Amino acid sequence: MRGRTSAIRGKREMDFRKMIRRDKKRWFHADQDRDGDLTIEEFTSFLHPEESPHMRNIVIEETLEDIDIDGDGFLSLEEYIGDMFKPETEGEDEPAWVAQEREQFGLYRDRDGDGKMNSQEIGEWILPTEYDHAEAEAKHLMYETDVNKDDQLTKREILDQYDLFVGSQATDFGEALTRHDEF
Ligand SMILES: [Ca+2]
Ligand SMILES: [Ca+2]
Ligand SMILES: [Ca+2]
Repeated sequence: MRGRTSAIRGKREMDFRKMIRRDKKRWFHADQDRDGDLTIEEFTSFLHPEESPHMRNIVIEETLEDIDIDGDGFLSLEEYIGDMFKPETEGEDEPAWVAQEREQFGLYRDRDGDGKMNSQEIGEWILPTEYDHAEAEAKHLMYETDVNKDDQLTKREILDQYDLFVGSQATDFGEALTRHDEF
């Protein structure tokens, strides 16, 4: 028994040291003005790094640290799956969702198709850069409406494509047009 408990204690100490190391690193990056102290904003970045764009690399690094078992700086398919699913018995059948995740890895995670996820691919997985719907909608409307392609929308062009604007979901532009008498 004694050997076992000390092994457990050993593991705890290691986890603890790892935690401190990780926290120090995270603290350093959260401390944007590098004065060693954290303001409320800096502390928020420390607590919720996934919500601060400048903490993105730290979040990716921490994820790698956790899942990259062989420490080569990449996530293999096995490491990726191993993070979500560990068979309880040898040769246990994989549930369907795990098979799906394997497929996802090839289809979406490993974007450059080299069989492993690099930091950038990991970033897109855990912190997808948000698709800006409003901007996409504006670009679409602009493209459809700006007939003479001078990158300016005239009132005439908008009125010609009135149906498009009224049907637009992302903007309340249709409503705005009907509200404004000068149109
Ligand atoms: Ca500071
Ligand atoms: Ca690896
Ligand atoms: Ca890749």
